[in-house]
Amino acid sequence: MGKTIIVSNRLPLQINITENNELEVTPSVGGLATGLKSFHQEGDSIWIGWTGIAEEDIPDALEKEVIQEVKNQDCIPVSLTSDEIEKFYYGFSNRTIWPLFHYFMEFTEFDPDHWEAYKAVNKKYAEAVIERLDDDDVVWVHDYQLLLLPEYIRRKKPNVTIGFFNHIPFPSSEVFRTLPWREEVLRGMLGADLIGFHTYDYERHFLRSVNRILRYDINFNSVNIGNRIVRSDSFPMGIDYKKFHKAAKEHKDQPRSENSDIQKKLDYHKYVTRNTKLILSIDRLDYTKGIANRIRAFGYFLEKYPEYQEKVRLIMLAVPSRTNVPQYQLLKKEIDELVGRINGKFATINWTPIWYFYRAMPFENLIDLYASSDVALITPTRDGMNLVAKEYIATRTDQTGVLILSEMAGAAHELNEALIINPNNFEQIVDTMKMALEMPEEEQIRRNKILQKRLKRYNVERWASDFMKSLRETKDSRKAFKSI
Ligand code: GDG
Repeated sequence: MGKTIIVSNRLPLQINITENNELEVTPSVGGLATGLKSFHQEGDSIWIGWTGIAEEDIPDALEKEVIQEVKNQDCIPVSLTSDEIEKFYYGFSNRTIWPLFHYFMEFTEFDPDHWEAYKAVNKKYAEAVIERLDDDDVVWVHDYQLLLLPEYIRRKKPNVTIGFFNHIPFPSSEVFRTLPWREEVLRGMLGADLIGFHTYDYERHFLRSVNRILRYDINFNSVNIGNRIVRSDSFPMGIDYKKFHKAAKEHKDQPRSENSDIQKKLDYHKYVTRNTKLILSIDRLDYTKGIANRIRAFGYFLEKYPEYQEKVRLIMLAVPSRTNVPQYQLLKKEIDELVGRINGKFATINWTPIWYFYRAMPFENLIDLYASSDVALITPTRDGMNLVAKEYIATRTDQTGVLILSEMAGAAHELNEALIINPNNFEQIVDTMKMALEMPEEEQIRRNKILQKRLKRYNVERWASDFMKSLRETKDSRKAFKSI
């Protein structure tokens, strides 16, 4: 067995050029990067992807340094021009596929120019892979920006082993079939030997689309496309449980003296307003995450249960994301206004109902937040999995804490002991918040014990190794099929 080539739109690192023309390398934030990093660091693999900076923005003098920095982390950069970033990334990926696959049809644009750029950039990634590909290597392609890549690689290398994992939902065939380029997209994915999804539902939606649109026969979870059999399966992605649990233990044993904003706030909370409970909300600022409705629900909670005024606080971290896309700019404005309105309406001299941070935080601060919060409120309207929910549970070292989770997140299929809500049902959300704040400690511990056991066992390592094992089996059965 050769090496594994991981391919994703972004590398797990982000390159920036500072005002002084110096190179700055920071880790990428986001589900895919956090999840796959541990798999990448442990095995014999290289990672191909974009560095997060446009080709034109890298000064010639720093070009070699960028390549070296990336290489040091066993990564290979694919360079993208600003025009490609605009049309392929902000365009087709984030204004067509992302909203369509999350059922936001009103935000979905069908722009042929963006589609052309999407194909061209997928070809560019294919060339980068093929250049480094040895015969016994395995290619593992990730996510919705690279749906065509499996087929593009297969055309040049018919016998290579390719796996594809979709990190976002796959929508119902009724929604998917509205895409003008639906056949090409499905054929692109079917270039893989194994196609993985977070849940069984997404897998069924995909297979139904293949059957309805391409008319291929489906046999349980296999698609017979003539000369090849392609398999699909569900692999719910886990987290690096040990890393989160250990970091939270360290946080508990030695609270850091470092005075970050968040630490100051948490210290204030702990020593000055110790009877006030903390409800946590963490996401990339994205319309799929249901952030605006969450804030509205919190305002309604304070109205419906006024005895909780001054007794509870929402601490909200929204990480800037896709800031070039108009819907994200509008959402940012809406959230700013909602936070202002609720704080303006309910705040007292001693109490601000919502603490709101619009930025990415270092890992240690994320742990501070998880470990200090009594309740995590996660209410996406659609979410492939949602790793934040799992990370919150992993950091509860004394097993207290309550997770409120939307049934629209893939994670809800696994985390049955959480309090599961419908993100559109305000009455249910606020009553569940009350229930969470009043839940006896023994009950919290009983639920979290089960959740922790499950997350510890089915961690990200296990997710990756299950996928890889299944990919090899698919390939072996294909060889057997050929030799009959
Ligand atoms: C996509 C799918 C699917 C967040 N803020 C900070 C920070 N994070 C980290 C969290 C977590 C990750 O980002 C977010 O992961 P999610 O899974 O919640 O969401 P997406 O980014 O939308 O990910 C999603 C995922 O892919 C994996 O398949 O679950 O459904 O949409 O790991 O910890 N990390 C740091 N600072 C922050 O401020 N360091």
